[in-house]
Amino acid sequence: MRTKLLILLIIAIVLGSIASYGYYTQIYVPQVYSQQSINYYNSQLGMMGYYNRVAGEGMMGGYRMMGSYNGYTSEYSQQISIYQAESYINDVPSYAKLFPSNDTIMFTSNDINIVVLSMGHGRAINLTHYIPPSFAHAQHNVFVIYNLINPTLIIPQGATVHITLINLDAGDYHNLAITPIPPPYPYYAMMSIRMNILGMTPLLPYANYATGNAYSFSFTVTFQHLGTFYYVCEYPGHAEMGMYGEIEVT
Ligand SMILES: [Cu+2]
Repeated sequence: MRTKLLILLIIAIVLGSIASYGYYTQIYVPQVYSQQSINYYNSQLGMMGYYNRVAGEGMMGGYRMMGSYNGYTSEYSQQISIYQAESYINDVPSYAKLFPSNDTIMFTSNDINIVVLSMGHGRAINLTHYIPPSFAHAQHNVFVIYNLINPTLIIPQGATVHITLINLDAGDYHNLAITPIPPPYPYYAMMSIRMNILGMTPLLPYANYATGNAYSFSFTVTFQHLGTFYYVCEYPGHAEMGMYGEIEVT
């Protein structure tokens, strides 16, 4: 009798493992841009409290986040025209100084706005006319910040930084998370950095070039500690292939 129960238990465990593995791959297999996987991912981040840090501020006005995990599009009430988003590339704040040959931007304010655009490297080079140096690791998906690609950001200690991510990719989801954990990043970057994150956006859907609209999300981070941080796209494979940049707090 005991043996029978034991065997049943083992069978149950094996079946359970197979089922959860199936669920896992359904969620994380990167080729599948399913509504379900994105909802799941964003809800995980929401449950970890990341969205609570954004209190309706940000340079592009308010937005509604979370509250419900059922609706997907309702999580991204913040849209922006692609045309306007592209104009931010040249809209360099007075307190930002660009050093293109070093792929570096130095900020000299304690209250900083940074507009970050995510896209493939081909589109990035077309938009910026900037040929990124090899150390910008810009062979795949990239972040564009004020005409530079995956630039190093130099930020004064104590500065409050309002970051707005706009996804200008035509076919890929992206997000942006800030972490002290350095590269190289594994395929599932979120697995290695999610417990050590200063701020982040949810995964943003790709832009609709037919309607001319893109998705955006803003959050605020205060850099209280000296040191090196990184802005990273957590979509599986992206950071591994170079979709990240450095932040030096000095
Ligand atoms: Cu990405």
